[in-house]
Amino acid sequence: MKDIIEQFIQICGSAHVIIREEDRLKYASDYTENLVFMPELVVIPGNVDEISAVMKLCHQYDITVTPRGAGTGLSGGSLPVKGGIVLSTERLNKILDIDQENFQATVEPGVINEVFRNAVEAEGLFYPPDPASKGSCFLGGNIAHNSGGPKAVKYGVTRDYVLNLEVVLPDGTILWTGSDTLKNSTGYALTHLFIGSEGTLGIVTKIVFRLIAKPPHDLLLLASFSDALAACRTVSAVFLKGVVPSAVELMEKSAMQLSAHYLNESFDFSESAQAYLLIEVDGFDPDKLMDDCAKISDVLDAFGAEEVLFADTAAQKEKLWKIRRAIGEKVKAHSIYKEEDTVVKRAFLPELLSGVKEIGSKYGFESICYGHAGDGNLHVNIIKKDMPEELWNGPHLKEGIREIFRLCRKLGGTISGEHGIGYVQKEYMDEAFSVVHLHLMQSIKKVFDPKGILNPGKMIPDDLG
Ligand code: LAC
Ligand code: ZN
Repeated sequence: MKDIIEQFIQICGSAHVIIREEDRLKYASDYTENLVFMPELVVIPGNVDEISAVMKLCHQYDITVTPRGAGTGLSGGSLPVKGGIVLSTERLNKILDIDQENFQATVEPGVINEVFRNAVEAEGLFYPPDPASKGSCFLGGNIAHNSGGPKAVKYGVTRDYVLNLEVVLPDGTILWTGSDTLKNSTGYALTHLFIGSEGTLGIVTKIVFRLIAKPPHDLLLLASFSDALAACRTVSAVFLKGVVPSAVELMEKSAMQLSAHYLNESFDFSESAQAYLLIEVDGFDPDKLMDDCAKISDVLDAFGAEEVLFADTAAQKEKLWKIRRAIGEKVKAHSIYKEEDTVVKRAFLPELLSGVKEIGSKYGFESICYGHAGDGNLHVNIIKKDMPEELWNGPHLKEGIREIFRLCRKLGGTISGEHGIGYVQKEYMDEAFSVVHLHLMQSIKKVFDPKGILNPGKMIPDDLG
């Protein structure tokens, strides 16, 4: 091992090979529950050639490698569950090119989502995918999980903006997966195979994104409902009116309250409210946006919204978004939780929410729910609080989670909308796929990584039956 560490140091430099336990600790967890898996070593290469050299070495000596971006993941994808090294992409943090003429940009994977969106906005361009963690998550992690975010409802997810990827394969080979063109009908779509593959097939080292023009105007409103299911029913009615909002977020009152509380933001919660809808419209024509808001108001009235607050200033908009975006983090300040990233067909959202609550009563767990209602994507935070460890990780709660996933399937959905499978959801993959399907996935993994050294123990269940 000593000799191998020496070789990592030769490749990356001694400052970028982390040996001391207290320094490695930072790479032992992400945002998933309270899970901690200590890497034996952390290497932080500075460019694609160093990553390739690291992978060649690991391939030669059968060393397990877990790639890691910013560590904001919610399914444990970056946890070194099988030991070995963590390979951090944090030094690959450059925006290499913004090609205004072609509406494209080329970036490294360690660029923070918000840094990138601000840079392209300065050029009048727009990169829509905006996960709640946009202020800290890396674009490489967004690729790994095919991240969404509030704007996905109108603009689509990460996948819809990726044209081409440079990747390093587990044996160290450097490869471009596709072409920088807007159209491409040439062979298997390897680019799209890598998107959402959670660092199990290769390490993304460059990304070519397609961009769109930045819509200059937006309007935001917040509606309260005394009946959370009425809020859910409102969502598809808005679309049926012919409006496509740029965000339709549902928040149970408890979610919003915890977020506001831990952010120290004052907010006047109405006594009777059970849930809130945060709805944004954006575009190029202010009159059209006013018209959209009038249609949305009609729907809100028809579905019994209690109060509707229009955010008239930038500061008000910012405050509402801040409260919404911080929910995931702030619920954690209240209690450890298991995050179930449920997703169903949009019109079935009421059945999903009511079903989750019924399953919670049956299995004895409390849940705090919120999410991207316009996509039928509901984040279900199962709260641990004082639940004893043996119950928290025991078969009873797992059965309850299975029941939630079965409900998702019944409602035309699946088990993750945007957080991925990673470590914590892999045991439920049989709810989403047949054995044949899972074997196909395993075979694909073997083609790219025959030695099984890259992010092992993720996505595909341990026992396929
Ligand atoms: C959100 C993250 C948790 O929507 O996906 O807040
Ligand atoms: Zn989300």
